[in-house]
Amino acid sequence: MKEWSKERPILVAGAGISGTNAVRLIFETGYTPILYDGNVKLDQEKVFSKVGRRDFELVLGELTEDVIRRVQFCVMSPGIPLTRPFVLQLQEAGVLLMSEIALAYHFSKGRVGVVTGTNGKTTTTTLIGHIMKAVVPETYTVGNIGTPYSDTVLQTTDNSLTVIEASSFQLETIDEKELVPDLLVLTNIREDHLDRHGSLKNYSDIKKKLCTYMRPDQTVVINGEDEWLADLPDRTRARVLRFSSKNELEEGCFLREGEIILRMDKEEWDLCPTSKIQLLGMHNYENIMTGVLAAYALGAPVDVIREQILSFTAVAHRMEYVCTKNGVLFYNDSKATNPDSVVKAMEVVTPPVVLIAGGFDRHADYREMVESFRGKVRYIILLGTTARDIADAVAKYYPLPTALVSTMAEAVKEAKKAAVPGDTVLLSPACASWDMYPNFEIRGEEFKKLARED
Ligand code: UMA
Repeated sequence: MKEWSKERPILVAGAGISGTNAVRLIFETGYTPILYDGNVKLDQEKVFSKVGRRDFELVLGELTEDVIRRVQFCVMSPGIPLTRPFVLQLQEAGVLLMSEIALAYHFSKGRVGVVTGTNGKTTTTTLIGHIMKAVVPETYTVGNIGTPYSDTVLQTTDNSLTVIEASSFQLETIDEKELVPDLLVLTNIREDHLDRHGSLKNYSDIKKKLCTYMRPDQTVVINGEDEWLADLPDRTRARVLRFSSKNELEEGCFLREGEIILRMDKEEWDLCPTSKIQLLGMHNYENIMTGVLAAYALGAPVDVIREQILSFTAVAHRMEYVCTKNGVLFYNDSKATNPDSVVKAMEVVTPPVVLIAGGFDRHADYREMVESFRGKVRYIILLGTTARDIADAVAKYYPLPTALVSTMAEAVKEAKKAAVPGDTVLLSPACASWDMYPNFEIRGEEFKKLARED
């Protein structure tokens, strides 16, 4: 993109956490923002207070031709689909779209790692942060994980490390020439967000694109067993490191007889047995191996890596233990926003399970998920837009007693009624929360509160 102008305003679309932080960053770097949000009912005072000032144009509802003519480019919040009419209007007028992550990166100092893929992003980002903080005190974990990159970028220095969890929504509008990370991690590629990205191929290309301009002194970490990632070495000049939970590798990180092995640069380290890891399930051992390779590539000593993976514990809303009530265990897995995440939950949960699922409709296929319920789930409680579709899939692929409810309060009440001592009540929705909640955190918090109530 050509030089940024201090004369022409920068449009920011979306007044959520990304947009309001982008506006603050634009102010702090001497540029002029205009903030736009499609929601006419938005509480303007709240927006001003989130930005911390009110001396800027806030446009709600329709975006006018006048604004489109004045702005130099538009910073997009990730939740806005590119098919929105105002986005098409901007494109027709030749206004470039920029991801909020790319805006922040423009001002970034120090090293940058990007973690993307379908599942395991948040755990892996948190783990890389956990390991690297022991080596690089100025380590930031930002992005889809919750803290926008724009919020912390001006604190970065030449010595800092920023680990960005990037969703496909955030990558979609990035020009790969403009964000070349020192490290790129691709956890895996599974079906997700197809309502927005169309095909799996398109979705997977979005996830991979940042590797295009990476250099040989930079590193890409991939799941060596994922067929969607097999073409990675052909797409980049960066060093590609692999992990595998199935096979021993000539180089990389893998499992051998229950031990996590790191084999790199002609040396081999036996890091620890998986039984000592405080996270459960093969997918979590894969997350650990990803973090090990990422930290190794970023220069962490192997002793530190070993120490930090042993002290790492679970992330909130991801198979999070909530409480035990009358002999029934409650687990919150609100972050399971696609069917594949629920399959992963089934691998680690203690049966018999009373499952609460359902939410925003992304037209996912539930067959594999329902098949993973075999011998695990004994009762399913469904809510949200997808309740009926999931109930149909359950009836077809693994018939189970099923209840349809309309609120989380009803779901938890029904779960408490159905569960007997020794059961696990699990919220693992398979869907995003947006039909009923602003985000999965609020959904998880509500579930936890209701679970703890008598
Ligand atoms: N809006 C419009 N027009 C639209 C859609 C939305 O104007 O067509 C406005 C809304 O009125 C609202 C604002 O945009 O005021 C919301 O923006 P947003 O949806 O981009 O949400 P943010 O609050 O900025 O949060 C975003 C991410 N949200 C999404 O991608 C949907 C957060 O990821 C992320 O943590 C945050 O930026 C910081 O980087 C959440 C998420 O659910 C956790 N991510 C998805 C996932 O993990 O599956 C991708």
